[in-house]
Amino acid sequence: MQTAPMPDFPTGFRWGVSTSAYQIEGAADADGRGPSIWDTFAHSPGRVLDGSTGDVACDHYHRYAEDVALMAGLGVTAYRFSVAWPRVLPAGTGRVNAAGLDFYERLVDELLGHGIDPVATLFHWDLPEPLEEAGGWLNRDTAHRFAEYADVVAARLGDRVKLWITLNEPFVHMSLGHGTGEHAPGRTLLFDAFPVAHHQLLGHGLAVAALRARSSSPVAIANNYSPVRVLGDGAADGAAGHAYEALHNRLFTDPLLGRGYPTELGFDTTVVRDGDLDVIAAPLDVLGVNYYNPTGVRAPEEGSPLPFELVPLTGYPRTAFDWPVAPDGLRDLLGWLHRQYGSDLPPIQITESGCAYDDTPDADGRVPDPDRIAYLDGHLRAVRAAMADGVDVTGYFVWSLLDNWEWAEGFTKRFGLVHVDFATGARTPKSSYSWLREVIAAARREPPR
Ligand code: PNW
Repeated sequence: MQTAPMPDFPTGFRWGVSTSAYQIEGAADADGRGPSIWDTFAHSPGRVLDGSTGDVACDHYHRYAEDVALMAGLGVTAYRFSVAWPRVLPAGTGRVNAAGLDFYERLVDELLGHGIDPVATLFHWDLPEPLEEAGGWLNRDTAHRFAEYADVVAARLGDRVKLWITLNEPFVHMSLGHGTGEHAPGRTLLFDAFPVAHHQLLGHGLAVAALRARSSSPVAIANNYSPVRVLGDGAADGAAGHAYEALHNRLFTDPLLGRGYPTELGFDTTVVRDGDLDVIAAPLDVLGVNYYNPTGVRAPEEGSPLPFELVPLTGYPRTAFDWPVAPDGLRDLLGWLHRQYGSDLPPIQITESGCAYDDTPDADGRVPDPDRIAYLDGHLRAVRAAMADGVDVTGYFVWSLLDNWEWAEGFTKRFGLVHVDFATGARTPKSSYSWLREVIAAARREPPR
């Protein structure tokens, strides 16, 4: 970590923490919640590293008031959570489960009572299982069911949610959920997963219209991006880097910002109907950017099914996930977005940034996590540097408030500012929580220069 003081951030810069429903809520059977694809997946042997499920997770469903108090203690001005579609519409469509909406209303009112802006993500990968049985995101109808669900949530909370986020990381849901099968629903379609991209984006566009009809709050999507580091200097390496950039960084953003789908990947786009691209390109108020690390890419071996090969980057410190710690990648990424999309680019909020380490309480019950402090320090400086370069960034959300259930990694990866003992549910703020509290307090106190 640098010892120089953190550069100032503008007044009104949004300071937040992020979570998602299936990763923290638990209470899988409470109050009429239906099953999601992640219940099915986690309960299938061999899918999750430690064999765990999100049945209980952080039990946030019952402990939400304690968790909001932790946020208030941290001094954040916003909280990004996700709404579990199967709590609101247990069959994915049709009958509304009022008790599910009641939970989010309690949460939102608790946040507002502490002066924290509720930022609601509508889809963080927990598709209602009955919709999966009807084809899931391979079925165009799911886009319409998503807009129906957005309308139901906005009808209840549209006056109080301060920022809507339609989808979380549609690229990861397509690629890991439907391309390689590492995530739910576990399909292995590789590039034949393209309809999952298109139907998610169509659902996004239809949901934007539904949200705007019920709520005057701004609307965003949260995409994940990874700046590409080309390894090797052959023309084939450059072409591989370009292909990976089109897949990871442009496939969702190009059509959202009115440019249609990138053509260089050779996707079969027959599912795209007349008018769809106009629905998808509905103006966005904010672009949510989730950033974890850059990706090393080189030319593939002869006969590879993919037009690139991913290569681990050397020379960086690594997190417990073995992800490289590269704050320069965040500055580069923000600069790339700014150059690539120019005046079409809406203001950006960093909707996820964080790291996993093997944090354990010491003999005094404290949880020192100096590596996370260094990570956040470096990434906040990178954001500030990008802002000085001219990129309009208006907020930063740490992933995550709590240690939680990390998808296929189960409970083995701890991303929290707050340690959770999964046996008892006990929460212990780590040293990074105290550090970030001071950073936020200084930033909120600082007059604009
Ligand atoms: C994001 N990858 O997921 C999600 O939005 C969070 O729910 C998750 O907990 C967080 O990042 C940390 O993983 C990702 O394999 C999952 O590249 C996997 C990848 C990237 C992001």
